[in-house]
Amino acid sequence: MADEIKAKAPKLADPVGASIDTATQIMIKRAQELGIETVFDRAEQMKPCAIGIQGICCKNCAMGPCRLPLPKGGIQGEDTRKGLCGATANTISARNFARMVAAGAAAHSDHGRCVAEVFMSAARKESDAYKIKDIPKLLAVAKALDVDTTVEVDGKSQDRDVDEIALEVGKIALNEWGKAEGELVYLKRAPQPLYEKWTKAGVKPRNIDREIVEIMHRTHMGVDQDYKNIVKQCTRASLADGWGGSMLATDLQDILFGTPYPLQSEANLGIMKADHVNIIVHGHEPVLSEMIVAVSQKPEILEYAKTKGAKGIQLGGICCTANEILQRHGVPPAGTFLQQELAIITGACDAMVVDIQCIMQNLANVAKCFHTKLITTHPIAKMEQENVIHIEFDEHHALEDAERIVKMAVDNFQNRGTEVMIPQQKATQIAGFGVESIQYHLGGTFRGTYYTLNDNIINGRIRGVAGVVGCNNARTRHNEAHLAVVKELIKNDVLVLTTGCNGIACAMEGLLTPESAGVYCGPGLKEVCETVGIPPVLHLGSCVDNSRILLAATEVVKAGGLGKDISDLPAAGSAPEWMSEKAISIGHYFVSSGVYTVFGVTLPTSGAPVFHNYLSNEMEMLYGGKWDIEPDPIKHAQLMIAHIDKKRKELGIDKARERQLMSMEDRQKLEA
Ligand code: XCC
Ligand code: SF4
Repeated sequence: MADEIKAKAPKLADPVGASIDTATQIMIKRAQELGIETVFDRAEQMKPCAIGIQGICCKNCAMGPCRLPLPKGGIQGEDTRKGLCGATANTISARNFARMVAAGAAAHSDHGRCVAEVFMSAARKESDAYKIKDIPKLLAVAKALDVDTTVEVDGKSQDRDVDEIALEVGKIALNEWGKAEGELVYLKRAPQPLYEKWTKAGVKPRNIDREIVEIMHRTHMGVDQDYKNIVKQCTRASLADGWGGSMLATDLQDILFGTPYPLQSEANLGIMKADHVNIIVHGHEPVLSEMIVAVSQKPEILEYAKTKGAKGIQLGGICCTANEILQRHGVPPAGTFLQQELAIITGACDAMVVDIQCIMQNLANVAKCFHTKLITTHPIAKMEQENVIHIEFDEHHALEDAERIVKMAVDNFQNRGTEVMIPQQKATQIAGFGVESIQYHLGGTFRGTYYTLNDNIINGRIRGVAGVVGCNNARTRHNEAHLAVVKELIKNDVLVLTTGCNGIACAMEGLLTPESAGVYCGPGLKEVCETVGIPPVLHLGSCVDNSRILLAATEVVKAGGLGKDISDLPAAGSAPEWMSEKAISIGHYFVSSGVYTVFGVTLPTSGAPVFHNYLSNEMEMLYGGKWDIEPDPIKHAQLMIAHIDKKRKELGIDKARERQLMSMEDRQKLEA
């Protein structure tokens, strides 16, 4: 009997059922032929825990785990479910949710801290690899951080020395993680009414680290046992992420590496080249990958690659490291989160270089089946498998580290087996948008504000704006919901801002091109995209760059005509295929900044309906935003559109859109 069970082959994923992307389907099949297991197969073999998925399993002390599943028919009468200590389902679910916010905010913010440290060494001129590259951005950030950009000399105002400004910016920025007094400086960048809502609710973050620590304390056994009070701390910590750690990461990266500007690139596994050395960078921090980009373009390295029989070096990315170097250098993403194993299974990946976050440990097992060198680079992110190489990156010898890595990849080119198989699929994309470039493309005649964008929202050509972001999740068909949600939105004249893996998914589908407007958009959005020459989906970058969406929304408020706060805007947020704790932190700071935010897949709140109701209804009274969950992508998009229409009505601009969409003939009749 036991032998019989052993002999049964594990269930494998159906490639077409697992992904809507052809390249991914081909590679899942390829992996199965080679007998290599991927995340898609494991999703078939292991079902998610039916209790954990409801968010009501508590293991915060050794008297548990205490599990409080919702009874099949729901709660009839009083909810008497309790853990050993008496913790209710609301408390348990809120505590678990809060710990996800803490982990997500920590991930983004610790990334930001690393960038701030590199920034300091650049400002101190300790490294020749990193320099203050974008001076206009430095001056803008200095202003936001209350750093003087001019000095008085003999009663006259003069420009202050750039190095001096950079040093002070670096110091003030780093201080945001642990200052003893006050509140986060960037909170003041939000629209005034939002800032006042935060003040009134008592949720202004004091410093970034403290709010995360406080979540861990409050959710320790026997501390905070009021879900509303726990959510309050979720708000503080998530704001410390969105308007703190993430925003600082974005700003300091822009100063060091350049503010993104629209550029052309490609996306999907087909960017890899059989006759080139392929290096895939994966993770989230651009500090090392920037150096790899620089090194891999050096003539002497390219010459070296030729001596090894390669035609050149092809860089590609996975996840948000991909997005970072895409935005600034046009390096093409090889795929989203769920395609990381597949990039190695091509047999053509000579090195995969990983930093932090979203890196599957199974990469090491997959790499074992090929010649691929899997290189970890961050002191806080190592792997236990013995085939993984650790080259610890240090900003003080950044170029040397990058050179060592690139050389290792080049040397490895000759070790490839015969089993190379790169799917041909790839799509063209225009990426590299940001607050500044939207201002340029959709600005007024004098290119200063968001006037044209606002004008087109008011006149109804653009119905509203949606931020669609986030991960893939192996519990749902790869990229299906991402693309269905985005297509439904643009079909209904909603302009989409994208980041993270949604951005890569849209790129793979060809949605990030101006031409896609003619294919997928409603008439209003199509007209705007064609006139201005932009795609209907604007790629704003990585996960930390969701902060760009907050600032873009603030610019829209400032440009006028669409209310006084972010919550007044005809706008909504979405993460159709989320999986990471960072997504929960992002969702919560969107909601706490006034955005109606819909998640796909599932939310770990379903086992605590009262707590869920607090997030999805009552929170709106505090900040104007609220959570929602809808796994069906079309309904998901329709919920967002309904919210956008509600806001248009409240602003009194619903009629303008009706007129806009009428034919000229009907309009003339109306006017006559
Ligand atoms: Fe990771 Fe940022 Fe999610 Fe993609 S989207 S799976 S977090 S890489 Ni931000
Ligand atoms: Fe159970 Fe309470 Fe301990 Fe959680 S904290 S495991 S609910 S006894």
